[in-house]
Amino acid sequence: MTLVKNLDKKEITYKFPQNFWWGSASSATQMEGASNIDGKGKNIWDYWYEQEPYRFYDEVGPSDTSQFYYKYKEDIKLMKEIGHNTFRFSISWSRLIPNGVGEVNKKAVTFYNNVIDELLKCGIEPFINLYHFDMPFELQKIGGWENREVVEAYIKYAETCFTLFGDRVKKWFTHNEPIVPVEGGYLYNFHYPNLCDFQKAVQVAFHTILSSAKAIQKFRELGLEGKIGIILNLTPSYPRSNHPSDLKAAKIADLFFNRSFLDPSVKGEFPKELVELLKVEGYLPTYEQEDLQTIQSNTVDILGINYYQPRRVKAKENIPNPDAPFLPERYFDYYVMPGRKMNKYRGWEIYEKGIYDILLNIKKNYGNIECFISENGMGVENEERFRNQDGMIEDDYRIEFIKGHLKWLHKAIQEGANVKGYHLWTFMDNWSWTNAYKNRYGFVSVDLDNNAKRTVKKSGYWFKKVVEQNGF
Ligand code: BGP
Repeated sequence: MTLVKNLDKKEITYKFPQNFWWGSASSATQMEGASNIDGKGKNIWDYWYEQEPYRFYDEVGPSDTSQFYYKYKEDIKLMKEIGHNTFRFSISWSRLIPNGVGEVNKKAVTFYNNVIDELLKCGIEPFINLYHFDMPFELQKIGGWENREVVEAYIKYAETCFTLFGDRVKKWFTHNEPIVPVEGGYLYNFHYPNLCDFQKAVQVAFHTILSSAKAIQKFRELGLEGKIGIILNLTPSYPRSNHPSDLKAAKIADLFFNRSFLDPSVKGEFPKELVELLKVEGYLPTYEQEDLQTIQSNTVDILGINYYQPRRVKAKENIPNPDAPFLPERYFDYYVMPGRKMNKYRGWEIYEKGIYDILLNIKKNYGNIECFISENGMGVENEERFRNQDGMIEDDYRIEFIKGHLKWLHKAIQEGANVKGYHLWTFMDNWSWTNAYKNRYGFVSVDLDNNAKRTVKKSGYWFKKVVEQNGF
């Protein structure tokens, strides 16, 4: 193919370590479809969409997302074709255990077994994540993560997964971006249950962290081979200036949005300054004394890092309304940096160096724990306008985006960061929660009007080359 030839590059400036993990990530609700057949129970997305379809872009819901449930063989073949050696996906809790607790759905077991076996057959290592924003609705009815019983239900679910699939899966993750359901569901109203309640948010966060530690404990008790970790979205906090008030604002934003999950996951303890702040504000969670011990003794083996955008902050300009619901923003304002580069479709700043800053921070302050970039990517609207005569989407902007980040990742490796791989978000265009199919992220396009037909984009072919050369 001429195009692929054009992408050929003799000189490789950025060479990556041997056995570097090249691949992509996705999640059950966003790619499987088949949301109400073969015994799957409802999760909060199925329920919320039924209640308020207008909250979703073009009123497209989670029922038919990308149809991986039916097309997994074709998809895995394409993954192999574009060079994947690893792929991360999540298990749908409500597919495997429709009520959240109790009976296991045999059809789901068959499906996940087939996916794992097919990946292995194609030489692609499966990385499995247990929870990606998708609380079974039956458990949300009793409060979801607010309720300690749900932590116990999650441990049983985790144990079920370890037992069923642990013979073949060697990389496990307890949660993906656990702060996002806290933000979306309990602070800013972009996930069900759409509350704005800081006390509940803190409880939900605490229970999620506890559930991660307990799942890690269970994994180790079972004596399974392999590694277990967590996937966190780290958003480096940059102050507007070196003014002490701006610096303080950035430090507090970092405590709330990064260190709240990073410190307990990697170091087994909560940042003292955060605990102090919550105490002063009167928002400590309820817990049992032994929980802290559990968290301390069960830290992660490996850290997945999702990086999309930085967080720029400045000192507050106005005194906050004391009657407004408490939010982290009581301590800082967002700062719009003049000249910043934007992905205007998603409204996120593109700042490639952020990936390097994160990795160096992990090296310096978190024992240089083994990590990988578990998500990074660019969602673009109306990619059809870039489809060429041969039917391929020419997404050069995505290639540039990935290159820009890989260069900084490469530099971090040169400086000793223990980073083992890079996964794009995502393999094929999938359903982006309330944004539904507005922005497309994939290496592979999905034609929703044409039985979800797959076509590899230019970035997919480019990636293949990068993997073959182990660099670019
Ligand atoms: C991450 C999530 C993914 C994915 C991605 C892109 O936060 O882990 O599930 O959706 O962001 O963001 P969005 O879909 O909101 O555009």
